[in-house]
Amino acid sequence: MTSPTTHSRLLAWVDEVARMTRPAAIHWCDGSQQEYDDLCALLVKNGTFAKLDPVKRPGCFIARSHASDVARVEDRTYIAAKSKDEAGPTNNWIDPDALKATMKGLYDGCMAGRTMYVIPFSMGPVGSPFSKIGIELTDSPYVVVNMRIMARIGSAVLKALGDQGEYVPCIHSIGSPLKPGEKDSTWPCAPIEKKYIAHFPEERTIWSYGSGYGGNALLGKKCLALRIASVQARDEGWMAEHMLILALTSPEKKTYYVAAAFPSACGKTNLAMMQPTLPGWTVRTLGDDIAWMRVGPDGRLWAVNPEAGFFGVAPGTSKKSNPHALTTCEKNTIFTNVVHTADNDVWWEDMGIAAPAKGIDWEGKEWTPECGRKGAHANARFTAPASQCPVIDPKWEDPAGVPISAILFGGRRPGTIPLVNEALSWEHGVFMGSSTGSETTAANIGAVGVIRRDPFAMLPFCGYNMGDYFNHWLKMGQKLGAKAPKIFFVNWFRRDAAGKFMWPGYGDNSRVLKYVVERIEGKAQGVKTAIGVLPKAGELDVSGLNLPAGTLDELTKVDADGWKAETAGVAEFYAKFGSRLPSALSAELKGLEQRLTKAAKA
Ligand code: SAT
Ligand code: MN
Repeated sequence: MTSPTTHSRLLAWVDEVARMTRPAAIHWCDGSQQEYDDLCALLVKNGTFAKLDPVKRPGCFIARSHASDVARVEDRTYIAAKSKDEAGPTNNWIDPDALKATMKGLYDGCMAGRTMYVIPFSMGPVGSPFSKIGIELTDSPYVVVNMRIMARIGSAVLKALGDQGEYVPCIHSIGSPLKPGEKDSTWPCAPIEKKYIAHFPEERTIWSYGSGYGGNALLGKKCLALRIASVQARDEGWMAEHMLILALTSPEKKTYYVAAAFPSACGKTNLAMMQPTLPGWTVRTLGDDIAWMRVGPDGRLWAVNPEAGFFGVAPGTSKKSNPHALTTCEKNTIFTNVVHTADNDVWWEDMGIAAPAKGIDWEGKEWTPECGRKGAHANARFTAPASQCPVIDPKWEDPAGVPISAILFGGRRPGTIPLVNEALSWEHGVFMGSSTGSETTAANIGAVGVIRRDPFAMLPFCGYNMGDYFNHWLKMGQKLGAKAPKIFFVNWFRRDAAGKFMWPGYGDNSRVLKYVVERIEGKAQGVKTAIGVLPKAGELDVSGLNLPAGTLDELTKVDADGWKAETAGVAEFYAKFGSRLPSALSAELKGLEQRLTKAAKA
């Protein structure tokens, strides 16, 4: 195939990588429907995909990954900056030259017997001055078809790049060369100790090896749009955040745009597509995972979603938790690691419909509801086009973005953290974001359910020293001044003594969004406390909820002992950053401790 570009630097790089990885063929992706269909047919032929029932799930496929390749691998994810200090205390660091030497060894001949696909992709609408172009070289057709849903790919991107344009070079290999005549497996990948997800922030390049799953392999997402983009954002004065974007319209037909950061698998997709239970309120979706935000000409903070699809967690997605996600993945969707039912459809735990009598589970084994094993992997995913979301916002592809009125931070916290708590100032909001804690989830390979500090939900995604990232947030606040969005910390995950969730969540989170709007409009007063502004009694609309007596009070009070432990935990976390911790944040921590002591004495 001849190359469809005259970009000489790009051609030289593709040639250089091909000489190293030695694929049997090179395919430049045009991004067309025909190409997508051909690759899906190839994946079916290889046994990676099965085509689902064309009536029940038109255009849908199911894939099962290798058991070692089911989630991001934070332990194998590296920020290979020139100095360890630049990567900071929360990132894995390796000397870039040493890492390159190791990875070149792995890349040597790694695409043998396979096709190397060249995927030109744009994060953000093609041609927008705020979009970033990447070129992913990959030996995985599964990656190509997922990238076509998650990003804008193909000829239009190459055209926008022109002969000289800047792009982020991204090398990806599943790390499983084929010998002549060797039979391929249905999910080829490398063993865990050979997987590397590497970022070279000074060069703005990404090298990934050994995994074909999600954020490890779809390099436009976490690798480019968060880790590399966060470095660009720091240098260029904007923000690359792990945030959903939603439009909230009140019964008076006033629309507010909200951005919200939660760690992976903590309900961003559910919140972004929420069906409010409060009459008269509507939510529309702009994005479910990543927000790029900059100060607009009017001085407000404007956000765009750089992605084009959703890579959502399947288990738990139901008519009750997220009806719009179910509609989104009715067609043209790729399901990975869910149950393949006997009638050629998909199923997962807590889908809200009866389990099939039998099926094949994510490991490829015969499965029945009685077998005692979960059928879907906890990090099973659907890859679906954003345009199919029934509540997609008409502005979701607007290159200018939307103006953000409120920012929410949150995590899974069984105790202490109230349902909603408003920051006293931007600095206090940055303190809240920086000290976010959350129980770990199956989105990473590792322990699940352990509380860890996950500042701004960016712990696995910040491409530089997190202390400097905190400082960048403080600087953005200075730029925004009085036009800065209000900041709130929310927690849908409080549990009672029996371990039961105390707040219904999902569509009922509209009650918290309503309160947020009423704070923006000055209709709700709130109560100023040691930890922030909490809703005043009666200000949270719980009509029709029938919460048990005392629950709302418990969810909206200051738990003095819990906060004592919380501040100690934050102090311990902050100590990691040494002199890179902005003094404004140590002052915020001190202020909080003092206010808590004062309140205890009063
Ligand atoms: O990084 S992934 O895209 O695999 C999913 C996530 O962790 O948010
Ligand atoms: Mn995410």
